[in-house]
Amino acid sequence: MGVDIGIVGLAKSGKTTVFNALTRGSASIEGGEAHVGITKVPDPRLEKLAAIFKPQRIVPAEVKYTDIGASAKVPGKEKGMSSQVLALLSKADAIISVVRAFSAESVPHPEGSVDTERDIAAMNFELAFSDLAIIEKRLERLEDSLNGAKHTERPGFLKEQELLARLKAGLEKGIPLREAQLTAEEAKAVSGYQFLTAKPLLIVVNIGEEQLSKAVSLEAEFASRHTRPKCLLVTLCGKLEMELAELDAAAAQEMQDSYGIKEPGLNLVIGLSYELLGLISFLTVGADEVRAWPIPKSTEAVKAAGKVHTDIERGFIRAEVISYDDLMKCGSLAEAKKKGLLRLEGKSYIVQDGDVINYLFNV
Ligand SMILES: Nc1nc2c(ncn2[C@@H]2O[C@H](COP(=O)(O)OP(=O)(O)OP(=O)(O)O)[C@@H](O)[C@H]2O)c(=O)[nH]1
Ligand SMILES: [Mg+2]
Repeated sequence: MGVDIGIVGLAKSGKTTVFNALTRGSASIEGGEAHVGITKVPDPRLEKLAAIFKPQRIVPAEVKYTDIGASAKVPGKEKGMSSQVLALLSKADAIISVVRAFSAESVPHPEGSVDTERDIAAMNFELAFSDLAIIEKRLERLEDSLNGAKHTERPGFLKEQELLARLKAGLEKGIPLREAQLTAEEAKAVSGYQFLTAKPLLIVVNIGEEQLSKAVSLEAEFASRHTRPKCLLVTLCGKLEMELAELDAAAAQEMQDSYGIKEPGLNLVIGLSYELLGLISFLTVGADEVRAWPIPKSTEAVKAAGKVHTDIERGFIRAEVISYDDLMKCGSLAEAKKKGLLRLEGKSYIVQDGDVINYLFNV
């Protein structure tokens, strides 16, 4: 499973800079085309396991970032994102909204002034506007369908009409769809629309180097206003993070220390993306590879098996499970077995973060 995160923002907010920091990439900031990059999810457990199992390779989980490559606002147009931006965003599992806080004379803000609060609101509005347009179009169609509907079709159409009208009213009051109270059935009914405000959102406030000393208080201030269900906010100096991403580990650490950065932005954003998407990792070990697999929280063992291979899901017999911590305490699987810490779990076992799993299956 690939986790796919779309990066969007107003013109000159630092989208490409943040993308380069996240993917250790060097995409040209010239813009125009979309950039796609894969980031390996840092997981210190993999190295520790590799020391025990001496595998041929270590395979971390991956996150795919797409820098849409265009502003979320079409120049000269009051509102509305281009179809290119919408197409890319609607495929994403989560959205990163880059909002500018840095000032730079050489990079004029397209609106004439730096106003982070205004731009956060503008970005949220752009996402909501796209959803409203889809809902309004569908409601018009439903009206037509209802006119010519058979007796048996009417209840279904009416139900959808009621639901969409409710979501529309919420959006118009500024309530994103990720905060709408939906039954499981309703959530399923609207999932096909790929509504943008239904996706988890990470607001990245892109601060300048001169703001780093007050990064913590800035973040607390913005976060207090914008942290909501499935919406988190982080401040990041895109420019510095991009420079950090180009350095080797030792030089990066030194630079990080000199600026008082606790955690590289890359790790921070990946961690928050995982949290937003409700993802955890289970681990597999062996002589060939030690590997992390991202799965949504509350995934059953048999479903998780399907991530490794569909054959394993189909022919699932049992899962041999040990928590990472228990395995590290024992030092080897043989020792863990002796101590009775290797559990046999069935299909419906709920996989936990850090479970080291060996699947028993037949095909
Ligand atoms: N001083 C300063 N400049 C920055 C910072 N972040 C980005 N920039 C600069 O701002 C300009 C725009 O950054 P980009 O990353 O290209 O922004 P973008 O949102 O991708 O821009 P477009 O794709 O053209 O809309 C570049 O010249 C960056 O070097 C920052 O934190 N401080
Ligand atoms: Mg760009």
